[in-house]
Amino acid sequence: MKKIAFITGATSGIGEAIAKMLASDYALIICGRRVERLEKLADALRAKTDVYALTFDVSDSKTVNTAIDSLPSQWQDIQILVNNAGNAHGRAPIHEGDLADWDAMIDSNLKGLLYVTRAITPGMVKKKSGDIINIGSIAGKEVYPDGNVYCASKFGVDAAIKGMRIDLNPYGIRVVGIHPGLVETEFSVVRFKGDKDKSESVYKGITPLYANDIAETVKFVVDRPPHVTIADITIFPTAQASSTIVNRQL
Ligand code: NDP
Ligand code: 8X3
Repeated sequence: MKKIAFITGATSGIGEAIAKMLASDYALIICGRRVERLEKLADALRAKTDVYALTFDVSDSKTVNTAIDSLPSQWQDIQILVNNAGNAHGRAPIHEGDLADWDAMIDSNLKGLLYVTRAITPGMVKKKSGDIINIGSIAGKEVYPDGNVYCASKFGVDAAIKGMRIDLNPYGIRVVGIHPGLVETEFSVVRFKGDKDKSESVYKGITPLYANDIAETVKFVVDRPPHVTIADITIFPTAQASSTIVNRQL
């Protein structure tokens, strides 16, 4: 079997595009909560590579460990971990924030990434090899109005990435942070709880990034020779200059 890449959040958007992009060179463990979507993607990708579909919620540490422990022995030697699962839930000023939304963001985006990393890194440390590609966000570099807790979760992710790079340095493990701006996926549909007008308005008047742009970046990063670590990339659509400055040709 080829080397193994483990991708969280593969049921849509950026994670799905990364799975498709890496399928030519890697065997894939694809993860997400929506079983039907995961199975459909697995079936499609099996034309290209070996695929193992693993359904679990990253925010539940027990489920994360049970799922990863359940991997058959031939699927346990993971070379690449792509920490991508996550979402924004709501967008509101701090005094109006919904606590369930806050929990979902901290628990999935930050704690979930940590749980998965904790479960997979001992194997990488043991063999002194591995790549950990983390999908952060520009929201982890700059705070924007009403983005408070989503931004906090992604600032936490940025700190976790830097911390793991230091801790895993003695073992030759490459740790990468990729921080996108506006990417048109299901992200805004989830954030605005299915409100089509609100979610479409996020990308109105611009050519946004597409999931494939991020997948190509992941491919570039993992294809570097072993002595090269691309530590940190911020990637914007050309129309975007910062979290809050977007040139909309309306
Ligand atoms: P999508 O909504 O299209 O995809 C999100 C993915 O994350 C889905 O596969 C979803 O799977 C998975 N996911 C979410 N919560 C959980 C959970 N608790 N347990 C397991 N899986 C979960 O959005 P994107 O593809 O855009 O988002 C992917 C990553 O990129 C996120 O971390 C996001 O913060 C980040 N990002 C996105 C940007 C954008 O503008 N789109 C910009 C910057 C960063 P399922 O629901 O099946 O579990
Ligand atoms: C997603 C990008 O700007 O909506 O992380 O927070 S943004």
